[in-house]
Amino acid sequence: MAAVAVVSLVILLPLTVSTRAAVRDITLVTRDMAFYLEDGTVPNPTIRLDAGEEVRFILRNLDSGITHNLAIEGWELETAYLDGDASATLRVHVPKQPGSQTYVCVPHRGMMRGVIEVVAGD
Ligand SMILES: [Cu+2]
Repeated sequence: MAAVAVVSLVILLPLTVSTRAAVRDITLVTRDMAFYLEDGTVPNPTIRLDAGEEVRFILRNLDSGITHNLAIEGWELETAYLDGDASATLRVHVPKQPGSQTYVCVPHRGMMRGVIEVVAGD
């Protein structure tokens, strides 16, 4: 019985690894009361995601002394509030429906807000 269990595990393992969806990392930093893509110069940039893709936002707060976070409220996703130099990740399973969402920093939503566009995958 144990031998059967081991054999089926060996068969299933490579299958599980190969079918796991790739996750795309998108790094956002906060500085001077705005979001930027890492190395980007456009404040609060529009972020384009493919419908149905798996994304991990990595948020790093570069505003020392100011608390920021990242929330996509339409998808009920939100990081913790970060002190300066802290970072957090937000895992997103992008819906299959194209459309747009707003992302914000909750305490500074008037200044720190941008658009996420979900476009149909290829
Ligand atoms: Cu903020």
